[in-house]
Order: sequence, then structure tokens, then C-alpha cells
Amino acid sequence: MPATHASRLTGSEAAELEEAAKAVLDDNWRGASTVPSPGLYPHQWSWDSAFVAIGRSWYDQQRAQTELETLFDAQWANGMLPHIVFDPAVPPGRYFPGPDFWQSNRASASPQGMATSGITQPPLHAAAALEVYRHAADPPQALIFLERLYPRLVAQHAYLDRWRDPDRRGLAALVHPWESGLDNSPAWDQALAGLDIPPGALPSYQRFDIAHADPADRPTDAAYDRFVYLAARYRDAGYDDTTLLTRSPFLIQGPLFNAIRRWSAHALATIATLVGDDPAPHQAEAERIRQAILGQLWDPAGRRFGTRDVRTGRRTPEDTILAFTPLLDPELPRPMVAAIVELLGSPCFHPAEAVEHYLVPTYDLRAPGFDPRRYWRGPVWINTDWLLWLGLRQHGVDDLAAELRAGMLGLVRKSGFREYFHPFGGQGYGASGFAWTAALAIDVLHRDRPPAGDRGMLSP
Ligand code: 9WN
Repeated sequence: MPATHASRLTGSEAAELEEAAKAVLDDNWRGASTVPSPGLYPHQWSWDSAFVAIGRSWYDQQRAQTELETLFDAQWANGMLPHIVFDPAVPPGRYFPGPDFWQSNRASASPQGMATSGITQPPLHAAAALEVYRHAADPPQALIFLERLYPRLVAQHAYLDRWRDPDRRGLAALVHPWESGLDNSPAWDQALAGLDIPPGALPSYQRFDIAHADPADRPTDAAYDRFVYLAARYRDAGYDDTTLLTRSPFLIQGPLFNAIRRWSAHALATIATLVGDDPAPHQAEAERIRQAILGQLWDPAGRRFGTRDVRTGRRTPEDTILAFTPLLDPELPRPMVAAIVELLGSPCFHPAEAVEHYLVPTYDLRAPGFDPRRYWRGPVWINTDWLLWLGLRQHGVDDLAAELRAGMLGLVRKSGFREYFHPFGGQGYGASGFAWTAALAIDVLHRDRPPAGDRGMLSP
């Protein structure tokens, strides 16, 4: 019997787990926002804050709202929401690349007196803001929060539409693997391998991540060179949006970024109605993105979703967890849902039942480059599991959804609130006290809370 199905969580075990998760979020709270982890990531990250706001929304409306509002205080004038907002109190040398590297003040659109990165991350924020409203203990106050955030969310989406849709066919493109949130995924290998770094073009730099985490768990130096080269190019061009779109050597349209963007556009339509604005443009945006995902990222022959390189038109040859995220669309056509569920249940992503395992590995278990502990190249991450869990639930794939839920809770019970986990042994890797792992464990415990009186919950 796989460990993920081995037992049930009692009410008091669930309460204990929730308290431990809240304690992680308290430790990582910095007064107006949450750091992903005090050691490895001592600043505010964009999509991490959206996950954290969702987790907190179940029990601390005020901090959930503040988390998102603090992040949006760093939004650029062109609508771009930066992927990192640097805390000036953190000494230089704690994280690379830090404010000295990014030099966001080179961009006229960057906010005065704040240091941020110059690229973005998956736009989960409108969806997160709506969750905060839905779970609010004080709905009138949450409505005021939505009224304040709405124009900023609209600007974020308008930026992606205006500046990140190079062929005007509905899909936003990433200009850097860091924008994907799945930085080191094999999905970017082909594009990164094709990068030509001219002699002298790579600035000298020192990594700090490997002082906080085992180098075997983190991206290689070769990958970092590419990350740094791309970021330095944008910086040196003053983060000019036109240059970014026309000259970026890395321009990839991916399913996860766009599935989240569709979800948020749909949430934005609901928020528009709540705050008294017209939902129609947001509904139209959500539908346009949906059609683009179906039309351009679906490979009918291979029966799977994948990424598309805008420059070459090539699709990724790799099977990664990205391919499953269109499940977030409640209207995803049945044959596509069935194909995803089939691949998820295949030996590429689902180990044999007899072996102790945890779903879902981030990369095809049978691929030669599969690595059970290296960043995004095999380990299980709670945020990707959580996104798939939401998708599977809404498509009524209940068995698999229950298995994912049990796996997520099983991992944190076994190894704590780590950044990522071994798909077989369940050992934890990367940061400890990792905020989105804690926040999403809280969400999982609340979202399916059984009616009062029912003491048992499915769990490892
Ligand atoms: C670069 C903070 C972030 C997450 C990303 C994750 C990792 C940073 C890094 O940590 O990326 O942005 O230094 O590796 O890949 O998804 O937002 O938790």
C-alpha cells in the first residue's frame, strides 16, 4: 500500500498540523508581507504572496489583504508586477540577484524609492484576491479591499496583454525562466541550450542560494549563468518593454502561466461585478486566453499540452507538470481532461502502487534527466500539487484528487513545511519553514472541511 493512502487524519491531528502551518506563516511575517523562507528567500516574492494570501484568507483576513496590497505597492507604472520586492532592511549578500544586480531604478516605470526585480511571475493575484473576499470574516471590509486592488489588478492584466503577447494571439510569453515560477524545469532546457552568450557578456556574480541549500538540490552553475545573462540583458536595456518583446532571446508561451492568467481574468470579471464595474472585458479576456491555450498549446497528435517557443515555433519535447495545469479551466473539453488524467495516471507520473510514493513529480519519472531532488526536475512541490488538486476536483476526478490531497498532507506531516519533496521517500529539500507549503496546507485542510460531527478526514 502506498504511504499516501496509509491512514486517516483525526480532527486533532489536523488541528495540530494547521497550528504548525500558521506558526510558519507567523515566523515569516515581516510586518506587511511574508518572506517565502527566512534563510533562502528573505524578500517578498510575487506568486508566493498570492499563495500565502489564499492560505491566510481562511483565518486572518487582515494579513491576507495586507500581503497583496504591499505587493501591489511595488507595481510598476506600466502595470508590471515585479517578481521580487526587496526588503531594504535585509543586508546585501543575503540573496542573489539582489537589488544591486537588478537596479530597477534604471526603468522609468519602476516605483520611486523601492527596489524590485525587473521581471514578473504567474498572475495568480486576482484569483487570490477573490479567495480573500470569499473567505472574509468581515465582507464589507473585504469589498473595500477589492475596490482598492481592482484597478491595480486590471493594470497587471493589461500589461500582460499589451507587452507580453508578441503575436497577438492571446498567449502571454515569458522572457525568463524565473517568470514561470518553475525556474529550472526541463521545459526551458531547449531554449536555454540555444542561448548564445557572447564572450564577456556574462557579469561576474556570486551565488548565495547554495549557502542555504544543498547544491545538489538547486539549479546548476550552467543554468545560473543563463539566468543571470538573460536578466542582465534586460537590465542593460533599461527594462524597455519594446526591446523585451522584439529582442528577447528567450520568449516562451507556457500552459501554467496562461492557465493561471485565464483563471485570474475570470476572477477579475467577478471582482468587477462586485465593485460595480463592467465584467465583460475580463470575461472576453478569459475566453480569449482559453481559446489560445486550446488552439496553440494543445498537441492533438501527442494528446497533451506543452510550451511553445515564439521565436522558433517549436514545442517542448519534455513532459513536465506544466502540461497538466490547463485543468484549472472548468470548461476544459472532456477529451483533454481525459488525456491529462491518463498521463497523470501513467508510469511517467504515477509510480507503481506498491512503492511508497507521493504525487505528482514535476518531471516524467522515466525521462533520462529526471532527478528526484533537483529543483523542478522531479521533486514534488506543494503549489503545483495544489493547482492540480483544484483542477481535478472541479472536473470530478475525485479519486486522483483525494490521492493528491492525501499526498500533500502526508508530505508535510512526514517532513515538515519544506520547499519540495522526494517523490518516493517523501524527504524534504530546499528551504525549511517554506511559506507557500504552509499556506496551502492550511487551504487544503479548510477547503474540504467535513461538516461538524464528521471527525475523520482522508489523509495519509
Ligand atoms: C527565483 C521564492 C521563489 C519562487 C519560485 C522558485 C524560486 C527563485 C530562486 O523561489 O525562485 O525567483 O532563487 O530560485 O522557483 O517559484 O517564487 O519562493
